Amino acid sequence: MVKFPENFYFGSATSSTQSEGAHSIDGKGKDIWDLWYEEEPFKFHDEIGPENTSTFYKNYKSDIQLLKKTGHNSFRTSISWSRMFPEGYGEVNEKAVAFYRDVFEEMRKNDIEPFVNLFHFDMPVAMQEIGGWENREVVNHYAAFAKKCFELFGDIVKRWFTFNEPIVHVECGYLQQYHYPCKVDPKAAVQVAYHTALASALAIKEYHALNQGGKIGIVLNLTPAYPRSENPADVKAAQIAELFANKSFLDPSVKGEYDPMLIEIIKKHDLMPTYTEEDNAVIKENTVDFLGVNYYQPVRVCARASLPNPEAPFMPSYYYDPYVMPGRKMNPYRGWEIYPRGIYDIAINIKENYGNIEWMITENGMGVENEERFRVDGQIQDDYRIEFYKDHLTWLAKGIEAGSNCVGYHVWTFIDCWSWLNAYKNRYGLIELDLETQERRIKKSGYWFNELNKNHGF
Ligand code: BGP
Repeated sequence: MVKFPENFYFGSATSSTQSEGAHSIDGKGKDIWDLWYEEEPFKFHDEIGPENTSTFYKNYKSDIQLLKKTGHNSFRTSISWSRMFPEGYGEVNEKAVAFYRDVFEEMRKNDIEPFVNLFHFDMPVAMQEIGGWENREVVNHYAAFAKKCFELFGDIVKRWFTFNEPIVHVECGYLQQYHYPCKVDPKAAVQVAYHTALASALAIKEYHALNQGGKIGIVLNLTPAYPRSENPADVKAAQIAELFANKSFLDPSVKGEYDPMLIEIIKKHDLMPTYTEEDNAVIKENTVDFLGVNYYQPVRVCARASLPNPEAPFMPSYYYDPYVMPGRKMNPYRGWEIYPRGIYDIAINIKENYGNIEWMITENGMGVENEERFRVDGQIQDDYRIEFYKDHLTWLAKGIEAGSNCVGYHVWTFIDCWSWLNAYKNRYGLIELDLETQERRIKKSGYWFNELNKNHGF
């Protein structure tokens, strides 16, 4: 049997934008997803926008009962900044306060530990209009929002995260055009990354000053970078991919400083951000108490086959080509490699290079298209998902056995949810969502997950 400690956190994660719906009522201000959908709805799968996400705002009480039924002892969601502060700062929206307070209380009543994140790709439009993360002032507004959340909910929320996958809004928003503002501007990307690390550190500072007896961390999507071969050119390519994809936030978050090699590359390309020594000191002194790790796929790279175009805007891939490993296992619906052993490598990396800090898996999952074809007697038989979890949990258990300080495993996600540009194309849930009726039906994996928690393993 693959066993986990009795007090291990088993649960799942979602985010406010992807689950609440109700984007235009009860005083919520617009976030960049509302704005982008208004401007370019054709970019969203089936043209489904954030207004139509899975109605958690309305159904949270019955959804929390479903969390119970599927064996959750913990659950992560996020607080929408623009629901709390429609203008990004100023007067707090009392309806939002009442909603989140009730959600967290309801979870506590049902013995579900709330893990609460403060930023999941959802910049308020009012903040984006003044430059978003490019603007140092927005960092202060974020810190004030974070502080208000700690004051309002810190008595019942004891596990906080400052950001979800910060590298994603940097890369997707400022290099690759998968997120608003869809810029291709490497200099802005570096500034946004620096300001995000600073915002996280400032929120941590505020939290620690309040002495509420909980813990605060950050959620990073770690994608271990593997070289094609031991050839020194391939190894160097992987080392640089690792710097950009993982160390760019892992190092400032856990160690309070950047890897000198990353700084050297940024300088070489004339991309240094504007910063002050005072802000560097904030990053240095306010590191995380624990770490959340989202793991979906590794990164495989090799030395570049051709010289980069000197005229092209800088991308980290200046230093490597993607490598397609023969025989790799794929999730064809998402185009992501499935490599369960990566979770073990992450566990050992954290143990050996990051002071064995307390950490947990905050997302792991598999999105599948057209899941209706797996319905038997009304229930979706998602055995592939159960296999996916088992394979990853097996490697996670090996990492824990080797001494890595992992305290939990959250899957993505509990009810099929809206996935940014992919909307409802790929389904990830333990529970099926009927888009027409909003009815929820537990999948085979949901019942399996319940057993997993009950037995502390499988
Ligand atoms: C993570 C995000 C989630 C979620 C998940 C699945 O990167 O934190 O918000 O969406 O990936 O990815 P996708 O929805 O793009 O298929």
